[in-house]
Amino acid sequence: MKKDRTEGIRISPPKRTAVGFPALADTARYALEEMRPARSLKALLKLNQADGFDCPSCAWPDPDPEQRKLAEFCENGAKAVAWEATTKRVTREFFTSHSIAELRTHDDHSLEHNGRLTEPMHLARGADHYAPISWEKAIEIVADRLKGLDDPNRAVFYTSGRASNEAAFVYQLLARRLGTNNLPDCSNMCHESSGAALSETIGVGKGVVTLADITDHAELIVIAGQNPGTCHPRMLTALEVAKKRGARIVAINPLPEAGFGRFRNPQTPRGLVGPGTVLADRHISIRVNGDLALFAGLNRVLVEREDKAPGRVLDRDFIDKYCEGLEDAIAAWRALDWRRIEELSGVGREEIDWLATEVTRADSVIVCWAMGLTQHRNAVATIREIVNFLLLRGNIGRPGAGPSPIRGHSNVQGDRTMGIWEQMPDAFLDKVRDEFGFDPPREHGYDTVDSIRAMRDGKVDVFFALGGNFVAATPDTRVTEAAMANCALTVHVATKLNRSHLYHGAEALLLPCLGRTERDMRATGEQFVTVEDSMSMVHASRGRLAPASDQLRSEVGILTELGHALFGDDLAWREMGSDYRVIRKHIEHVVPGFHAYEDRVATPGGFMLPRPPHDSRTFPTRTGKARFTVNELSGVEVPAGHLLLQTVRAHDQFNTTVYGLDDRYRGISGGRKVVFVHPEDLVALGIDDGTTVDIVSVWADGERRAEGFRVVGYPTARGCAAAYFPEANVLVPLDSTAEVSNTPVSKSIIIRLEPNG
Ligand SMILES: Nc1nc2c(c(=O)[nH]1)N[C@H]1C(S)=C(S)[C@@H](COP(=O)(O)OP(=O)(O)OC[C@H]3O[C@@H](n4cnc5c(=O)[nH]c(N)nc54)[C@H](O)[C@@H]3O)O[C@H]1N2
Ligand SMILES: Nc1nc2c(c(=O)[nH]1)N[C@H]1C(S)=C(S)[C@@H](COP(=O)(O)OP(=O)(O)OC[C@H]3O[C@@H](n4cnc5c(=O)[nH]c(N)nc54)[C@H](O)[C@@H]3O)O[C@H]1N2
Ligand code: SF4
Ligand SMILES: [Mo]
Repeated sequence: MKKDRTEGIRISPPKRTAVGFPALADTARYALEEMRPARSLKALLKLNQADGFDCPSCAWPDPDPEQRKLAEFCENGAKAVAWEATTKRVTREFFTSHSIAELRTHDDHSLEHNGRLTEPMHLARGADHYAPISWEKAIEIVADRLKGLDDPNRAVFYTSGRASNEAAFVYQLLARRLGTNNLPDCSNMCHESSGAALSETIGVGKGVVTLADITDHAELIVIAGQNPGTCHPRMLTALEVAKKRGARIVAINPLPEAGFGRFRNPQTPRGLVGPGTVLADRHISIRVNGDLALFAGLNRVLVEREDKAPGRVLDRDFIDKYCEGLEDAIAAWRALDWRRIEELSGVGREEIDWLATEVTRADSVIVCWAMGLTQHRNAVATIREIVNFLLLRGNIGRPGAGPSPIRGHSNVQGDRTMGIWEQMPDAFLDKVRDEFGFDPPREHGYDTVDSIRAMRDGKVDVFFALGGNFVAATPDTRVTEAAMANCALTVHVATKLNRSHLYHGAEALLLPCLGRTERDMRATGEQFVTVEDSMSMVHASRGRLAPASDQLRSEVGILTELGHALFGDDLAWREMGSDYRVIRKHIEHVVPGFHAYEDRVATPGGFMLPRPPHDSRTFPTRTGKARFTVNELSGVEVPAGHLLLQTVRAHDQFNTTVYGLDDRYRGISGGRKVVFVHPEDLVALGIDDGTTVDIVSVWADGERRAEGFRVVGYPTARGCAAAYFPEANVLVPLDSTAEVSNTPVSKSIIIRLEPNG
């Protein structure tokens, strides 16, 4: 069942057209393969509808309810739903016939493809098979182990960004009531760098544009380090609307991703049969990790043009009224060396000049980005430099302008709003104290990387995960696997079996939960939950399908039972668990922006949270001003004979969930162990296209090896390479993290290729 050989891999040229008929065909195939036809139809018709459930895949926003179509989803949303609403089941017999050791040899695709978990399972000390356990006993084990800790900081509570606002709020409350801020989450590996850079410079750690800013207002949209065709497919629909009213679009990316080429909108008949719309006016083929240099160069050009035409290029009124720190930034830009800018970015001065002209032609500019910018050592500096770029021309707080980090998991942004963060500010903790009458701990907790270090060093007894796939998603896979084994108890609340359930502590529990698509019945009746999308819209999500098993419990139900087992009636945990309105009332009191929560979330489409820079050009930074920053140019020194590897997602995966072995847009089918390299680099390295190699990463503490990857000559930027996450995670050193945000550097790994065998 190991499907990691390279023989079956077929290669065809990368696609220049995205979506269209092949996407529809794929959607139908997945839906029918995983679900029965009636269930498929029911599920898909409720996906992203105002009275249905939120897409469990990415965090792209939905249009206003009156503009929604009958099918308001993309191919990947449909895959995510089919994957969750599958009719396949993992039963107790499955665990009887497969030992942990055997399951470890299955790949990520096969593990999850076995279907939904159906009842709580327990791995006793020394056992090699999971065995059934009652809910009561399972909750008792977790509560006993947590109560028995010498120090609450010996527990870690991980969250993946699919948890609802209600589940996330109860979860952080439980951890803090226990006495720890050890609340690492997937965001630590994702947009943490964006949050750090934005809160420092504009006072709000998230994006400040709306969907309408993109579709109706922006004159120029710059998309840097993001692959919307695969990762936020309905963004292409929004870009098409923007394009048709005359917006210009520039893509900055080492790879020529298909979503930037022709887009054939599957929701319109012309989109299916017509030629489609070309989305990007230009693709700037940047070197991996070259964005800081590129934006600094761009800022310098803007300042020089202002010198020549004072008052014509920079928005002096905006800068004088709202910003500080410009003079230092200008001095730093003037001192830059063009040779170094070109060398680091791989982009020539002419192209940067061209971009500057595009920028000055536009009265409103949005910069969108995702993991291509956040997962580098200098990621925070890069994003700060983008803020500099936007501030120079007043591109914040007016229609069609602003920074727009495009979030990954469907509710990762909401989870953070609810307090899932190892370093929530005192203002939030004070509110928790006032609402619940206990003083939450103030000392910062472990983030994801620090949790792994602590587990490795024997400082953690209980690891609890609310969703996700910690072992596969985190860096340095072998180190993390071993770290998990140091825990006394590992607990996973999950929908499907994954690798993290197989690298366990001395004792382990698997607690199966309802997914987004499923009806959630509690003591007081049917419940709904709420989520926040990438543009800060909060709305309701109601599961509509019958649960995969009558043993499943909601995440909220599991957490409130645990709260009750740990602390009795003190915070009325069971009341929260039986009626989610009670939780929303608490949220209303604790979290800013949630007044009249219950009423406002009842409006179709929900409500938007306040974001002062967007709403009123108010910048809640330390000084009350938007801040220009000085960001020293830096890059990664790549020794001769080496390449800079980035790890990317294929079209057929959602993070560690691998739906299939194809990556249609990049022309790969039948396997995932490929490494993309520029053909001329292959010639220079003396490696033939199509050969099988080992990828060796080079780091201060030694080398790491990923074996057996097929080399694919591909039009990536020179000196760069790409391979898929999570297969390549073994290559990412635990200690290679971004400055300030501590995010694993998954997008610039120094590697060399060695013949395999
Ligand atoms: N289908 C699907 N959708 C998803 C996900 C998924 O796995 N599958 N994951 C979800 C999650 S959690 C997230 S965070 C988002 C991720 O969304 P993305 O960030 O779009 O996903 P990645 O595959 O990591 O792609 C990174 C992009 O950045 C480019 N890039 C890499 N390094 C650099 C660089 O140094 N500079 C520049 N300018 N570009 C660079 C890569 O070529 C690639 O196009 O997607 C979400 N949506
Ligand atoms: N090398 C490299 N590593 C990366 C990245 C990269 O680009 N390169 N990207 C990083 C990023 S951006 C992210 S966000 C992380 C993702 O890290 P995670 O969020 O930890 O991983 P996922 O793969 O999204 O988690 C999938 C699992 O979630 C469980 N699940 C699915 N739905 C539900 C649900 O409704 N409830 C519960 N309780 N469980 C559910 C299923 O069991 C499934 O197996 O990975 C990071 N790791
Ligand atoms: S764009 Fe994202 S949220 Fe929208 S349907 Fe597709 S996967 Fe789901
Ligand atoms: Mo993410």
